[in-house]
Amino acid sequence: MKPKILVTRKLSDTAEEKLKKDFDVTLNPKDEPIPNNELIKMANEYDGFISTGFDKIGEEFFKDLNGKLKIIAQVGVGYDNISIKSAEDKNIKVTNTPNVLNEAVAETTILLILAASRRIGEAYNLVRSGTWKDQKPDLTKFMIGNSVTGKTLGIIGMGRIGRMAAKCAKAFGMKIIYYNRNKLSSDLEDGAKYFSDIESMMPECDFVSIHTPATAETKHILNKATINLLPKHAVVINTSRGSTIDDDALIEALQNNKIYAAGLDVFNNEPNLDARYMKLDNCFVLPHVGSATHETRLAMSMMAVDNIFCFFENKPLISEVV
Ligand code: 8YV
Repeated sequence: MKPKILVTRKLSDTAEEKLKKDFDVTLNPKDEPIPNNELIKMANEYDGFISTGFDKIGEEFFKDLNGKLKIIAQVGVGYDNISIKSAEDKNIKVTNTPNVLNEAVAETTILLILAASRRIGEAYNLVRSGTWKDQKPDLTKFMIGNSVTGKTLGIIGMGRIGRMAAKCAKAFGMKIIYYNRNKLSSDLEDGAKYFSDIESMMPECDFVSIHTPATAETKHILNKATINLLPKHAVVINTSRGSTIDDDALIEALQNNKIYAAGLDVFNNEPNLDARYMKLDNCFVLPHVGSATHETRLAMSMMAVDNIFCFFENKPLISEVV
């Protein structure tokens, strides 16, 4: 009998076709979110899940498992929606999709850097609202932003995505500094300057961009105290997870022009982000689209499917979390 696999959300067609060849697959062609209680019930009917960051696979999910579920292959590099400890306790493998999204997320980081510093949200809204013609094109005031070229970018979390963002930023002549748990080898640093504590890096940043996973350690890594250390012209960028930012602190800083701007792709309580962000001209917001390219989503889907193949063929997993 073929192992039964549940694919919780619509994947790229090629990945679904590949999976169907060897497995008894339940797809979600309409991409309807599966309610949490349904997902928990389904867990005992399948040998494997292909999950996304939208599925809640916390402690509750694992509580009454009967041993059938053996692998959860997440389509995403982040897996903060999954209780890794519970999976480990129940001897369930978890895989993710690192590397294949580095470029797409780095592109989004650059997009946010440019959009936030060059006031692209305001400029775009002005044209779309039909009120450009009513503006006085004042040479020193009209949509004047801050240049990016030659500025200093502070990276919090110099992992694979952080390093790719640094590489792209260098095309703008940006100087790279970083805060990380450990100093990297000079090869990986590639000229970036290391700070062993975030407090001493903050005052040096023209831009600061977060690239850490969501953990207890990184929760509110940008908070009132760290944000207060940024220069008044600083721009905050986030493509990691909303939990890394204390919303009250960032919103207060943006409202009172304690920093220049923010460019955010991720939020606490997505998609119900704090409504105050949407009222701020100096905050450029995106709906968590960091990895949203055809090429990247296909690569992510394929990697999750390939992890499923490896597991059931008793081969080493491509990207094992536990
Ligand atoms: C995904 C992401 O779109 O990979 C991640 O961790 O945040 C995004 O690329 C999202 O998690 C859906 O699985």
